[in-house]
Amino acid sequence: MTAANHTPIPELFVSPEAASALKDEAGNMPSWDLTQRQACDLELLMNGGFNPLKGFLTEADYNSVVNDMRLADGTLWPMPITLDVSESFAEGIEPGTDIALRDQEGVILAVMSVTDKWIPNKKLEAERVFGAGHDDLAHPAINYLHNSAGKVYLGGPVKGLQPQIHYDFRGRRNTPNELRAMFKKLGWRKVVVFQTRNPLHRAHQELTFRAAREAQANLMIHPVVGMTKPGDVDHFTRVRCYEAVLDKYPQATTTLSLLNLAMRMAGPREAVWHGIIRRNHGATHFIVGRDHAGPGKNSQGVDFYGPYDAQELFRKHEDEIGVKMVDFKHMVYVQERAQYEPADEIEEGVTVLNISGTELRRRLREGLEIPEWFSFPEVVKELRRNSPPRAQQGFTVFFTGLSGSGKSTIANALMVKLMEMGGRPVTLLDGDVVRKHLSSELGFSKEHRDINIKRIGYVASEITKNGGIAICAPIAPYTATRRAVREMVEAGGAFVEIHVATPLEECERRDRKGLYKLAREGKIKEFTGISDPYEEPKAPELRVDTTDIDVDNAAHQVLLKLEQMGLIGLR
Ligand code: PPS
Repeated sequence: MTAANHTPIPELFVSPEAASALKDEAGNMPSWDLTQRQACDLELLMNGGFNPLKGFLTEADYNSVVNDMRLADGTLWPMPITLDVSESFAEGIEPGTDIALRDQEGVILAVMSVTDKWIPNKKLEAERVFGAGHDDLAHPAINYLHNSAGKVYLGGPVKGLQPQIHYDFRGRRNTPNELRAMFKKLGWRKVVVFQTRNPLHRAHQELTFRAAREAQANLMIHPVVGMTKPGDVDHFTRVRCYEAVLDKYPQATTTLSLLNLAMRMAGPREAVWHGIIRRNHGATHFIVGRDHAGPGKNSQGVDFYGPYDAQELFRKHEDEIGVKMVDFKHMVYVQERAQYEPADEIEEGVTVLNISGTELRRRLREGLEIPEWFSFPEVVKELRRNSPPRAQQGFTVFFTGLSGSGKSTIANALMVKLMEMGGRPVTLLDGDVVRKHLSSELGFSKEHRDINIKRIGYVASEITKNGGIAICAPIAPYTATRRAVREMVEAGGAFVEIHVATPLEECERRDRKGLYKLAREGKIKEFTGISDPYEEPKAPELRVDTTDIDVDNAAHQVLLKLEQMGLIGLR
């Protein structure tokens, strides 16, 4: 176990001739468009990163993994790797069917021979795999399971036709066999792997350098660039940071490779899974912390997993995993000695400096100093580029309320005020205007309203991500759809929900467009507030009622809210 295994591991790709024949056949097979997570899983299945798996789990393997962390034949495997699909797709698929697996551009990457089709017990999966006794949507994988994953699972072996092509950082992406060959060529017999989803600062550089020195091994920084925890620093920024830190290590002993893994944040089980994946990538040692791949706090503010579990579980299965665990030493800066030292080796009475993740984010957000002892100037520069002060970031103001409540009028006034202030481009996505240009084919059924709002949300999220201001003013009557839009936008900036809470009686009294009258007469069907529901927002950033205030005043209240949130600077 302490010497690296350089022999190639099995991949699931078929020969180029077989691939070309299979591709022709696959044109006639039912096609499944892989989600981002499934595409990541497929890549590691095909290139041997998930060895010994030969495809997406069968029902027997799935049940055994969920309950016992093992495949049905007893092999240690902690994570369910499943192909979740919609009920409508599953309807036409029976065991024995071959299906084509396509990436988001429609390229056929693999063919899967379906052997199993079943409806999983998601509650059990959530509890067993992602935290016993919990069914909490604050856990990203549980949220995925209940809100994104299809209802039906398909299992069966996979034949790989071609790997997915990545255009970013191509030179830094390596398959398990490429790494094994490289280690062999370089004569690296021991390789310590450090897994991360965060930028590296001085403390990490110290801890990884020490870990490699103590194990008398080479070091591979192996960050995850597939899917990490929502809200993490994007991988483009992180990789630029890693490249900067790489210069701080001795060049001949350290390397950087990117891993296209979709993390689940499953804590202890995930640590074991990561260890197996690293064994496949030629590692002999793996750095594991107590809270490895932790999902953070649950919605009661309590840790999902006990703090010691990841290391304990890893140690218990170390032999089967096939890599040795190296303790993730918590490093802190000792001011008197001007150096990093392991926190558990420090005597009392010295000054220990530390900056938490939350504090770092606050300093970045507010443009405050980040000291040299904490990070490298090159890293800080990249992070600052990625997170300009809030007053320079994009955001979305999302008005919601009944027809005639005053959404459009306030939105127009707000737009003009923001344009007067200047600095960022402003786009107004008004309900009526959107329905004319973007959603002209849609009516007012629940389904159509949801499509309409999601379109608005998508455009707003793109504007926000690119540093602009989007102002939206649809009715948006459904809580769940508004929440979905919030999630989309918040990936790239702030989302400010304004409930224009003018009561129905007042809207109807004004009846500016004469629609309420028609709705009462039954001439317009499904009219919000009359014959269709409006679910009031429970916790909007701001609520305004235009019954007794004028438009200018309402728009000014919104501006004050934006200022309070640090999104604009009022003079
Ligand atoms: S939604 O529910 O968010 O998709 O609606 P939205 O895109 O904002 O469109 C609302 C405007 O369409 C007019 N209109 C109706 N509203 C509600 N229900 C029905 N059935 C309906 N039919 C037409 C109405 O003028 C709304 O404009 P506003 O600006 O809200 O008054």
